[in-house]
Amino acid sequence: RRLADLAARIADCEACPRLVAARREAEPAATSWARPVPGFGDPDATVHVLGLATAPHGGNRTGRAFTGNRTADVLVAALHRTGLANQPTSRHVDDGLRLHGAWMSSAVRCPPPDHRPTPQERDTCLRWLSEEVDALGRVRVLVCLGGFAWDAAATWAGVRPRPRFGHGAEHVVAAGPREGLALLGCYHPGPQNTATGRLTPSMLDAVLHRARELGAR
Ligand code: DU
Repeated sequence: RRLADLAARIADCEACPRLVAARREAEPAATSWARPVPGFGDPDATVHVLGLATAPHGGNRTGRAFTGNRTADVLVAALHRTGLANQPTSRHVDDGLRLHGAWMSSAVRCPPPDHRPTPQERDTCLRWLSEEVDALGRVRVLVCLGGFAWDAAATWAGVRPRPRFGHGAEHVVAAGPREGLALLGCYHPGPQNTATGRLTPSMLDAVLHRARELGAR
């Protein structure tokens, strides 16, 4: 099927030399994935959760988006509380996680040094978001985790001027091939935000509840 074929092509991508090196440097063990990470979830998803980039020891180690680190558990616990996942943890590819109505991936699918992709790496990788959203076919809302994913999604959807990012910010694409798609801002569920209390579980739940509403429009 189309999504499986796409996942295989994403995993084979070598478009960015810096990232080809970075993903193996972060996870040198032969047992680690250390390849680009395809999206994961429900093929009928209407809610698409978009991260910044693959985590060096999360997805880059396990091979599944938002899997195997603390951020993954924070996000998937919230997806579970919101009814979008069957379990509250995301630890490894055989852990039985299933999403319902949701999909998750990142704007950049390799782990960039300092978790900072270059603009060129971002734009190069966004081709995969296009293919993914097209292959899924029912996505109505992109939940953008952090300002980088928000800016990437706005650029990708052709939104000008770029709308201001914030937790709970909403922008419906008004024209072009992505017309009608909603962008929904969410503070990134990484340790910097969750450990400091800038992003609380209830704030995350509120955005995901809103995403479900926008997905059901
Ligand atoms: O074997 P399968 O039902 O085609 O699922 C493949 C893969 O996708 C599995 O890892 C679960 C995941 N998945 C999901 O998370 N949510 C769905 O609704 C269907 C499949």
